[in-house]
Amino acid sequence: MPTSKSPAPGDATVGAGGELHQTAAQPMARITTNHGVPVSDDQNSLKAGPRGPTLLEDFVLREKIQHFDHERIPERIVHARGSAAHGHFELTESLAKYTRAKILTEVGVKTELFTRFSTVAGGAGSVDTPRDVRGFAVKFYTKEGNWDLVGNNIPVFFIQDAIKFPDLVHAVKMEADRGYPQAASAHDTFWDFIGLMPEASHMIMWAMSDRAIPRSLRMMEGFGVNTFRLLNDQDEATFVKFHWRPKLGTQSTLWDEAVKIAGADPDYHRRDLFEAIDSGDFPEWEFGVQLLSQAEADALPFDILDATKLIPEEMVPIKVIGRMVLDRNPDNFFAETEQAAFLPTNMPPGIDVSEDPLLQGRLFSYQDTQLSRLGSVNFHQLPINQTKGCPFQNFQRDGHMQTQVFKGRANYEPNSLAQAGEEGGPREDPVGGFRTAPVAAEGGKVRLRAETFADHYSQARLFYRSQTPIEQAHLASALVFELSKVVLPHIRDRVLANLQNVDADLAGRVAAGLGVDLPKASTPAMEPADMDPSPALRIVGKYPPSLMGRALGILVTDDADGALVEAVKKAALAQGASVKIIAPKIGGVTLKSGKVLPADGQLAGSPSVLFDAVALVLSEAGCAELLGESAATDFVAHAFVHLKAIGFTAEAQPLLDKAGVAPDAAVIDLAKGADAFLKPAAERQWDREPKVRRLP
Ligand code: HDE
Repeated sequence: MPTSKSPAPGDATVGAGGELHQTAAQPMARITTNHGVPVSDDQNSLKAGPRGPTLLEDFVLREKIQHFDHERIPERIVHARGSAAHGHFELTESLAKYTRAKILTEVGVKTELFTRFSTVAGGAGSVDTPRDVRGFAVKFYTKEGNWDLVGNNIPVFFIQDAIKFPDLVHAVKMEADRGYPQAASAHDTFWDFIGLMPEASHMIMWAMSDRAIPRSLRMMEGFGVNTFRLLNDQDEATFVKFHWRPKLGTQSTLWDEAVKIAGADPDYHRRDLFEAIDSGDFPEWEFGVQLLSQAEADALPFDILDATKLIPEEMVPIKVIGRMVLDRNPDNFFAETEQAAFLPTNMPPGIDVSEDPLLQGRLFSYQDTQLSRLGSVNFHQLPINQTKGCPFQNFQRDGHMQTQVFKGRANYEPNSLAQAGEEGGPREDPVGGFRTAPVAAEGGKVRLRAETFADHYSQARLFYRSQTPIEQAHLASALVFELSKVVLPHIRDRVLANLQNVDADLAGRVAAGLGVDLPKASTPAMEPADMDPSPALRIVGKYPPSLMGRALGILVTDDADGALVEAVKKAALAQGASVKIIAPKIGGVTLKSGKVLPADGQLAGSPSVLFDAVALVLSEAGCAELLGESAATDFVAHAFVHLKAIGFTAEAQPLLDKAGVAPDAAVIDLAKGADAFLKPAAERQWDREPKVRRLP
């Protein structure tokens, strides 16, 4: 009867140093059970004989499998797919006149933070680049408790009252019977809801704009969306809107590009953020506020409590008061990014909410959702959610997964145990503690929408009319795409009827793009007003062109000019771009000099959608080979139609011709020098668009 242990599968590959096992010669940390018992064999379960059944007494096996079975927790209902990083906030200008919150008054102090970006509609395993709003949630670990600014990359929202949020989310998510589409608003139920909710018109303009297909998480603006209050020492309140402005500027993909990126790299944004931080290229944002007194708010032509409205920067300027730098990737995705619990109710003393009915609903929802997602009232004790530098202390006790070991008898308040020399516990702090703005509340209990919320179209119109012609065309094109996926004609008609209240030209373009008749305009609850255009609402032309944060792909073949590759790469890196060498084979190429140049990516797996500009450094023979390779023609053709600068060597001309590249100012012969190519590489070639795409 065999008594010896069967060989472990790993044994065959154990190196001379025996690195798979704990040995006296090479001690390694040893595997234990969760209760600390050292494990002798992590390869074989305990059996009655080598070919016999597994024994129930194998607690090592049972514990491991059982833990694995419970590895998943419910994903977030919305914003399930996200990527995050650690960093810090530094205040550059004090708001002491308006608030007593130390984070907004102590200039120069650095506060640790954790920021999570997300898509909204898709599940945790969906792709990074659908047309969608992006979440922009920041947890500041302030000295006076955590402050969670849970915002989006769009400053307004679809609905005015929290009671409609479940309907909105049901409508946009996969349709209830068929379970599709995933992470896409282009379907009947979403547009049905939108058509019936004219208050969404403004948000729809943003969601159909290029802001909803960002180039990088590092290139998004962020907004607190809801109106908040700041409270000073005298409890005087000032309304505030919060803004994040990316140092790299707001940049977007093109729709066709975003669709192709989804296949080429489903983790496009997650990878971009992780790799940038990993390489020391830390993303940065300016932090700004718009401040308004009650009287200034009252004078606005819309209600500051209505989250479908923004305050144009031209009306109330953004005061920049600080900056955020993200400089550390999470060590563990689950423990940090997944278990991070953001709560709009997390506010230090000196910051307060407004009566915005959307925000008011949020004040309940987030705490509640954490209970089902993280499963315990003690989720604040998870490391990522713990306060830093200011302990939490109160008389709340026990519950699932309690990690604190409280001492003594004082688990109630008031108590007088301190008089007997016992620990009495903490006490309230009327001066330093959180106080609510003592604003008057009056009126009967009603279920009503304020009349001041009735204007559903003026700001939608403002947004559309403030855009550049390129952005207007993209917006119209996005609406055509989305509505072309709507199957029930009456849904499409209703949206078109509403669009006419936004802008007749827009509605006409969309109807023409769909090839349908424009229905009669719907009757708005309130006639829209024409506002002065707000250039700040554009993306195109708002930030200066730059290579910072952009990616350059250099396609090379055997016998290519290595000195030229090096020159382009060096100049691009010096201007802040990242550079990848793409070759027909991942093993790289042998340059003219005989030197081997390793590749960062293989051609078929590294399409040009992953880059902001491409250079083709080819030899004559190498180019001839590529003419028979569709991945090569696609590489060039897509770079061209996605409005990217293309640098090329003379030998690459046949490939340019085959890909249908027409010469223009951004198709540059590299013989003119690296800089001649890198200048247009710093921006998208909008002039080319009318030549390559029919926009409505
Ligand atoms: Fe959220 N939202 N939301 N939301 N939201 C959640 O909380 C909710 C709204 C936002 O990276 C949930 O932890 C209601 C506006 C972000 O973890 C949930 C309403 C804005 C994130 C929830 C809104 C946001 C969430 C789901 C209408 C922009 C992700 C999981 C009243 C200002 C945070 C969770 C992260 C997440 C509820 C509207 C931003 C269900 C009821 C407006 C960035 O509690």
